[in-house]
Amino acid sequence: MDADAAGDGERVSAAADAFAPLADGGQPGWYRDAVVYSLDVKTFQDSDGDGWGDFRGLIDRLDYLENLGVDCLWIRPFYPSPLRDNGYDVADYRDVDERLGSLNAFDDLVAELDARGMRLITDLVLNHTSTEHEWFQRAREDPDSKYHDYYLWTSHVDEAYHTENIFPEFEDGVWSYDEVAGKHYFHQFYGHQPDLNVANSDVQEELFSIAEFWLERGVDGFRIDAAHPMILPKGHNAHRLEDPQWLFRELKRRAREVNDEAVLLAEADDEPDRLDFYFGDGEGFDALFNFVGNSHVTYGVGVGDSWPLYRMFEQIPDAQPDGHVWWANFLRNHDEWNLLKLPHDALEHAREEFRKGGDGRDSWVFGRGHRLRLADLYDGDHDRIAMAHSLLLSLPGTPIVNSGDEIGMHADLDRPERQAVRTPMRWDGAEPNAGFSTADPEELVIPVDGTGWPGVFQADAASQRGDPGSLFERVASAIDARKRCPEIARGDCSIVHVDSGDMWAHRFDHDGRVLLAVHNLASGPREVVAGFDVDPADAERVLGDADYRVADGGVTVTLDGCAYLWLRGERRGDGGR
Ligand code: TEU
Repeated sequence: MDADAAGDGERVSAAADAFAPLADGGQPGWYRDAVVYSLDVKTFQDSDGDGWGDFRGLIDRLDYLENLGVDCLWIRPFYPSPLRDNGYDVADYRDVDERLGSLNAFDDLVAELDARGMRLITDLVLNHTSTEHEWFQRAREDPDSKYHDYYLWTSHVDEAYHTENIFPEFEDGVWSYDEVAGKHYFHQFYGHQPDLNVANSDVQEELFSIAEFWLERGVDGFRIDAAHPMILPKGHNAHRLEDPQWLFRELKRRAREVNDEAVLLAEADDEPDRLDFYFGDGEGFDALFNFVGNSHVTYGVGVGDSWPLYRMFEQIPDAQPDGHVWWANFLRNHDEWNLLKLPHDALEHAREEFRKGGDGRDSWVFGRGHRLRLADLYDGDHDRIAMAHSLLLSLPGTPIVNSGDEIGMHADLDRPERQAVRTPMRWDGAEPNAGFSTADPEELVIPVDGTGWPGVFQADAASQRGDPGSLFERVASAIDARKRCPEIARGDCSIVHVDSGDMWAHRFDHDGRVLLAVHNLASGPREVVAGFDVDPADAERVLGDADYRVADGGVTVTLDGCAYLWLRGERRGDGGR
């Protein structure tokens, strides 16, 4: 991205224009305007008192989500599973775990979302299954069955390809011995998650038809889990797919045949210079999770410094309003806050600066990140969390709000591993189990955390809704602002230089109009001057309550600590800034 470059509101759309409507009035680019909310059905709302969140409970809480303003849900795996990796260990791709509901309840969710004009994205775990999946059971029992070749085996583990396991604290490597097969099988994740042999055309066909199954049930797209490990070398001979992009292209082609608005969001945490690959020139993934952005933005806001934001924009290809590059931005997700994309010094700094724990508990895991929520990273400072969300919602790409972060929920380090950041939603602190479930606390899928950190309080939704100064309402206002600013998805983004390392400003130019967003990353008040070539009389406040004065092609903004301001207006004819 050009720092301070003049925008070009009249850009002509390229052939790949994601916003060009379909003949039937549909909109394949809908995901670019969407605000996504990521949640886990089993920890969101229990409707029947068994201690497990379920689809009915989620349906009962849709008013809350509509009120927040999100219009697309990404739900994490809900398939039958032994739940040894929170459901990313799938035992059956075509069903719903009975503790969470049924296919009928799933269909009801789709219908309810449709009625509200909301979309649904589900998680597809295509890199591996659970060892409890029928394919693996048949594979291990019969080396002659076609299922044997669904996985990757070796009888000579000493001579086999070895690489790092993704969970180094728990797994010695990528091969585990299976007693029944009498051989070792390959797994990049936990030992109970054997990698699928994605080079096998029978496996490919299974995966495509699973996608079709869910699209036919009405989902709008998928988060493709572990898209990077999927195409890494696998098995005894470190086999690589001849044309890895074909897999993504074909998945998209098959998906679009069922639903021509279907989107594929890839979780591809690859090196920055390899990210463009996953878009396949517009024929591959529609958007990639912005892991570079996640580490840099969350860190930059946490330390009150803008250099990580500059660095993020330098590292990744620019989002293209009329091209194939698009980002799914997030501040935190349901895994550890992965810092591997930060420069070494910053990673070391972040490891110590944000570390929490004591009494044998430690937030640092897998040698790469903190199992902490946003509220822990920012010491429960709701002003900073609100500002981070304003920034998230104003960045080029599709914003993803992580369930619970909109009310400032804290992690529970008494829980093992990443469960710390996956405790049930806290609806109302005055109710048993904070309103998540009426079950005996012993029966809960994951205990509700009621403690929070010393000196900070554990938040709930009830005490915030309707209070304009609350975190929930401020996040909702930022979502509303995003919805009123289509130029974020359609405009050309550029960084606006400001004379202060703890301030950040960027703008979008679209259709002759300018949207400027200024964020004060510091805890104390700041005044900045930023280029803003809009007539003073025409400047419109979109979000934030900071004072500003527009004059002479610039705007002077006075912001309290952690304050933000979005301003827009028609660009002046002289183009001066
Ligand atoms: O994570 C997959 C994944 O590749 C990364 O999160 C990885 O841990 C990190 O980037 C290492 O660089 C997904 C899910 O989000 C996670 O919860 C699952 O455990 C994992 O897949 C296995 O399915």
